[in-house]
Amino acid sequence: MNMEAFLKRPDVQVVTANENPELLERRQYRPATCAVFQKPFTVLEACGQTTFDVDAEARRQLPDIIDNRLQRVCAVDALGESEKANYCKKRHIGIVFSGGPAPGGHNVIAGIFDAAKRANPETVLHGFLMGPDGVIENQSVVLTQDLVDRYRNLGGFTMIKTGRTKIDTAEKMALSRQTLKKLGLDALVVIGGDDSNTNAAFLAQEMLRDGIQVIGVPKTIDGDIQVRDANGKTLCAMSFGFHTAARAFSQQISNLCTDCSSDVKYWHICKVMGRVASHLALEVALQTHANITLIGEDLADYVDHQRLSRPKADDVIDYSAYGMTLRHLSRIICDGIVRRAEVGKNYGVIVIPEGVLEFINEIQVFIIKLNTIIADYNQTHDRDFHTAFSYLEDKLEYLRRLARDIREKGELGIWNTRDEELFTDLPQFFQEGLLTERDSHGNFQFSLVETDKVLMGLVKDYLNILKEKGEYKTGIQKGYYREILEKGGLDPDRYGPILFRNYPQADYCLVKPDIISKKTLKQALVKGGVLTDEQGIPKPIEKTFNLSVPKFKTQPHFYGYDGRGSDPTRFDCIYGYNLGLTVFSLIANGDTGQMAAIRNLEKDFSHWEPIGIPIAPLMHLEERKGKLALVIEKSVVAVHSPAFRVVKAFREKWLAATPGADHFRRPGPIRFTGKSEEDRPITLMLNDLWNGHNGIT
Ligand code: FBP
Repeated sequence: MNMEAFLKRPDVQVVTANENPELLERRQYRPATCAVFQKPFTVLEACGQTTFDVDAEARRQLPDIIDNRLQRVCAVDALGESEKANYCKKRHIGIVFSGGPAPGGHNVIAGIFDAAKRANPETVLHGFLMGPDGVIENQSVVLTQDLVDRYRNLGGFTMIKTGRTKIDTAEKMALSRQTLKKLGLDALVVIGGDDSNTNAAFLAQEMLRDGIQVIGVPKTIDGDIQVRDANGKTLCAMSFGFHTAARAFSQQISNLCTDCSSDVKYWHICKVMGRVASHLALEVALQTHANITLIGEDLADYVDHQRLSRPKADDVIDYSAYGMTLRHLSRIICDGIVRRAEVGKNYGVIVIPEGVLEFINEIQVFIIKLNTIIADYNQTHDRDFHTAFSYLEDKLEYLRRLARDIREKGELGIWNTRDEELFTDLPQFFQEGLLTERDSHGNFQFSLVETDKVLMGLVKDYLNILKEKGEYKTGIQKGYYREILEKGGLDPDRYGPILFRNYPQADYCLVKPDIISKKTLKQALVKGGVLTDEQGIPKPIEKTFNLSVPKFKTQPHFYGYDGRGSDPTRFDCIYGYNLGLTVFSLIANGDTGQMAAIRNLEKDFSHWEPIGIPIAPLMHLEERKGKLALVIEKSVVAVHSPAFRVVKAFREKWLAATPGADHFRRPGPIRFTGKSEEDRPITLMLNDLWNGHNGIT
């Protein structure tokens, strides 16, 4: 067959085209819209009772937007003449993605596009290319119907790309102003995470005198933008993109649960993205019921009561009892592995949030110290730290010099000899990870650190120690043991009490701790009177011993970029689209310095309520690049939240260190049609169910 002719056949072209039927169906899907968007116009209503704890520095730096109020989007059938003219006037609206991609972003654009064109078909949308760099360098494209339609309900930020540049200097601000004025923009929409929304607030303050509105949109797969008012009432329960990433990770991890419980030979070590916060890991736990899921925030909350209760000579509090060490954490993981092995399960799935080390005392200290050292260096030198010291050895030498100088001056400094010693003890890849370049916002780049490798290295070492001590054994099913011996013509009841520490009462027989080799096995048999020194170990006994030796084989996985690039779940399709519609309502009603959000995401769609949240009052001071800076606080997993407490309550069950089946859950693939896909994250559902159960509205 001639290949050229074959490729020209229409049926071959259909199956080899870039666009498959599923993609076409996705693009055509029309997300449901909140009730308020079903009327021709919207107005904004201030929610008077809602208050925020305003930071004095935020008031000083953002005076014109700090008193913005929370607003509710309301539907109206008609507007007065001048209001209507204003609502429907031709506008130029700029849109920029900022930070990592999050599924649902294209739908935010589609929502803005549809609402803006509905109000005035002449309105022009400008998409800035490559993130904030596009704003600074005036690189944009006009968003046409065709372009927007091509990306409806699709993942990624491919339409206009994204970037991590921060508009954080007077020069970058001036260039941005130039761009916005040149394009004649009425409004700029910043679709980004906590840092990008922080940036949006500063832009809003700056552009006020030019009459350019700036609106933020909460985006990030990490789920760490959650907004509450001063009374703790939730205004924004979750950013868009979180559900899809969690579902994508969960599907893959659930597949590993299925695989490992089939070939029963691997422990899968799954690191999942999420920066510092463990929201994604928590949702993955709920979606998959993996055997062990670490939640960083839980580790920070840990108190060693045993250590605390030890009497102290001078009544001093032992502060080392608070928080968890890396070593202790590795012991907890080992405990789960050993207990599963005892019931014959030398396999399983461990989920590790990428930022877990931030919650480990000693590592957190290193991260803070190194952040400060790097920021200090950058402030006092012409070249930045990473350009000046490109190789690990150069960086280490700089740290050594720092420790030496401090020692010689006899001062207490940021990097003393003790730090130097502890740091030197870390494996090289981990030193390298801790010294990697911070991102443009000064954040530590957790995705570049091999967290799992650090932790699992310690786990493997400790398992070897336990093996040597005879405390790590694979349990052998009693029936199987009996079968092996009987087949070999031996009496199981004669050998059982000599070999095992729990024979005959237990279902899984555990070889005695002092039998850790063929030599010690023979000694035990001789001592038990079933073998003489001259006799060899009977084959069935040798087989039994071999079965009892645990094998800890691991497969590492990293779930991050794949989930981030996944096509959105129905939840994120609808959420993103309605956020876009909300953005236009805020713009058309003259807002600036507000973040578009949807309240009641945790409830059924019929309860969703589009709102505008003032960004400035959400700011507080945080250390960034060695200086205090105003930023929106990242929200981490609350250990008192219902969702976390549910995971904690199920921890023992999901570990399944008992005879019988595991308790894995199959979340299934991401779909945007079909009745069965869960319509929102389980984390949100549980929090809502708990509130309903306790009569909290
Ligand atoms: P955002 O905070 O910008 O939404 O990005 C989230 C994230 O995916 C984190 O989970 C991850 O640590 C980080 O981005 C990875 O960054 P990069 O894309 O620069 O490697």
